[in-house]
Amino acid sequence: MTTRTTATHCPFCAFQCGMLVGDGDRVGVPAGIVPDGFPVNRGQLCTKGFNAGVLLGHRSRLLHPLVRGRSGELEEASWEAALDELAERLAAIGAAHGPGAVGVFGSGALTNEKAYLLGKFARVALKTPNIDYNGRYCMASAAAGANRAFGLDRGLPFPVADIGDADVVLLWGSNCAETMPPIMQWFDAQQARGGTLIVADPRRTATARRAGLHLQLRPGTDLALANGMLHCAIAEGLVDRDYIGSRTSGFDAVRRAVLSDDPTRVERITGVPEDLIRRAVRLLAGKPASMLLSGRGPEQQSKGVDSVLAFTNLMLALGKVGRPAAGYGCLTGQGNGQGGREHGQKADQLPGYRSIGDASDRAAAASVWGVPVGELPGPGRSAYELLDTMGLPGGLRGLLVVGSNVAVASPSAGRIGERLDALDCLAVLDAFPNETTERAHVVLPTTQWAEEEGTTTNLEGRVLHRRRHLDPPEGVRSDLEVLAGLAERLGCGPKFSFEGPREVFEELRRASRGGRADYSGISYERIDAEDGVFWPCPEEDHPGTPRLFAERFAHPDGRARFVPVRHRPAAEEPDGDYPVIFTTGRYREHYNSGAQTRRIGPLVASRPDPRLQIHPLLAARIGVADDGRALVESRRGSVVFRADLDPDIRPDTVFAPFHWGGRSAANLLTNPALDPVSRMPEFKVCAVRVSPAEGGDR
Ligand SMILES: Nc1nc2c(c(=O)[nH]1)N[C@H]1C(S)=C(S)[C@@H](COP(=O)(O)OP(=O)(O)OC[C@H]3O[C@@H](n4cnc5c(=O)[nH]c(N)nc54)[C@H](O)[C@@H]3O)O[C@H]1N2
Ligand SMILES: Nc1nc2c(c(=O)[nH]1)N[C@H]1C(S)=C(S)[C@@H](COP(=O)(O)OP(=O)(O)OC[C@H]3O[C@@H](n4cnc5c(=O)[nH]c(N)nc54)[C@H](O)[C@@H]3O)O[C@H]1N2
Ligand code: SF4
Ligand SMILES: [Mo]
Repeated sequence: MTTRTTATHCPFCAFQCGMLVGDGDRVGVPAGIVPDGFPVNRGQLCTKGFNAGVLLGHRSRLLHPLVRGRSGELEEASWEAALDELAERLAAIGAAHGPGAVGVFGSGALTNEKAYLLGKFARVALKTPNIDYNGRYCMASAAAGANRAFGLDRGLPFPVADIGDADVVLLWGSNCAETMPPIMQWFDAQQARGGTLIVADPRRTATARRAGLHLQLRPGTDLALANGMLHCAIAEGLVDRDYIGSRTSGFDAVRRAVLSDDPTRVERITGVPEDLIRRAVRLLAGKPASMLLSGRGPEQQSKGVDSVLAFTNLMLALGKVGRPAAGYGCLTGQGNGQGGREHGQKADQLPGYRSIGDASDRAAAASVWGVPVGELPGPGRSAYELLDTMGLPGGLRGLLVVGSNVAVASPSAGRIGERLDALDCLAVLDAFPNETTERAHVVLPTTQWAEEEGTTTNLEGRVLHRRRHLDPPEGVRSDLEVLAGLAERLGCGPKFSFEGPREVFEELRRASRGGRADYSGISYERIDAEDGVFWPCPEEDHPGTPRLFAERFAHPDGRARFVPVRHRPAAEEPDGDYPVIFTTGRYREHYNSGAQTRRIGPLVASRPDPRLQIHPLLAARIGVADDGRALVESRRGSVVFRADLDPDIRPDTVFAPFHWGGRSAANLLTNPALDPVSRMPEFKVCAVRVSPAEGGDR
């Protein structure tokens, strides 16, 4: 045992818990992880964080570049050979089909430095417009909604500590008791002070069980419910006229839009009883400090943006946004889900949350990168649209994936598997093999969290320092080094040659200066000295911005916008052939596509497989027994799950987690219908039929 420990942050979710990593015994490092007193998690971790050290010395780690050889198998290759081969193949595709035929798929798991450099790599080295990332599957609807309503998207416009000071919190479609367990201490503090927690979720989740009021709505009806609440607020005179007049614009159109959303009609659509709709809005309006926080439930829908706008409309009408411990926020998901959506790996975006379609934003990025502005590509296709066209005329022929297991995480995964197989060149950078690397032509083994340093931006907009604790195993390279190696071979080495992450961060600071997410006053030293710095932070002597919107919104006139939105059905509603609603989400023990957590022994032991959560009434009608095998079919695919009979879910809905691949992948069933604005897929609602599987209860 040694006593050397490093204060760093968890590799998983956006809560970015502070943790102390110790040396342990290298293979069983988990013994070496303890929580830190960092002001966000204050001494708590969840089971994934406690066990994260298992990944560091894991025997299934990728330690050599792999190239698919003539035999069709992935074979070990030297770095030189693998990088040469990959650069040649990408250049050849670009030459034959145009630079847009090569795509890049990034990730909210990447540090700010990596996300920034990947965006630059796509535009400057590959010269392709086609870069997008898995945040499109995650935060895109909340981001688009907040940008429209407030002129700025920062998941939480206040520190998490404000949750503890709120009188009323409405958690809308977030199961954070399982997806961000240490955040619950702030809700506990809130309730201990006499505050009320309301949860809107089709399931009575671990989170809903801690609430004073549970709105168990039908999946896909969030917008109707929020509009119904606003209708009641107007009818009962609960809206804040002064606030609406002085701080917002556009209320009248929204007032008219919700006229027909009376609670009787909304009860019929949502299944939430009228009196609960009224009670919820009276609670929210009745106290000064009330907030609405959304999770993926309402956002991962083909009307995700409009649902978020229904939330911002409601909280603006009640006069809450910008008031102390009040307003609207979204609980960002991935470790760097926030920073990952600010620095240019999104198809329409340049660093500093700049827009790739805007002339002055383009000029700013081009000058930092030292390229003629006319050479910067324009906006590219969104994540699912990129993958959906792989190997098809006009679509991608080559794809570089950095930090996502797209074969498992994408909707209609059966189709995406076929499209991946149609590529001329699929290259993946990862520390571990997964369902996507299995299909790749080139796999490049990379360093992971505690083996490298970098910054992430947590769900509060607080920029953090992930510190390095140990040396990476021999044979692996950091993502930054890999990009540099490829750039050199593509003829632009000097623009990608950096000493390390700190030097990349210095360029990111400059590239973000004057942008909406301005990091120019942030340095590693300040982060270390101040427990993180909240953006925007335009100068070194600027204190950072923990709270937004107290005086003005980010639109040019300083006012927030009301945007009229109306309920519409999901892209696929249940019918005679597919009569049951299928929705998806997460388990406490597993993380996203499961590529990391399905190899962590203690997590697998407590959650070995995906289960279908089904109400006993529905199960009885179909003839599915508890722990029996249930066949779930949608128009896109079928999966057999073991069933968990559970009265905590609505009888019209079944639920499964998406953490497994292969034949257990929930995404074989899901609907790739996209939101027209955010291009978010409809992960949370599709139609299925459920029957006892052949072979019954074995
Ligand atoms: N343990 C664990 N923690 C994680 C992750 C993980 O994979 N595992 N992933 C991280 C990431 S990337 C993210 S994005 C976050 C996600 O965190 P959450 O948003 O909490 O995650 P989900 O489980 O996807 O969805 C939340 C809830 O939405 C509900 N829901 C389903 N359909 C609807 C609907 O139509 N309306 C409403 N209102 N609710 C609905 C589900 O029942 C579910 O309880 O978690 C982060 N933390
Ligand atoms: N049905 C359904 N599908 C969903 C969702 C849902 O709720 N329901 N949620 C969606 C959401 S919110 C998300 S965020 C996605 C997430 O799903 P994915 O995009 O697949 O993300 P992960 O599983 O977190 O990570 C994928 C890979 O990134 C690697 N990785 C981690 N850090 C790094 C790094 O720094 N560099 C490199 N090169 N690799 C790294 C990991 O080892 C892992 O193999 O899934 C989406 N899919
Ligand atoms: S809550 Fe999130 S950041 Fe904290 S330990 Fe768990 S996975 Fe890691
Ligand atoms: Mo996510």
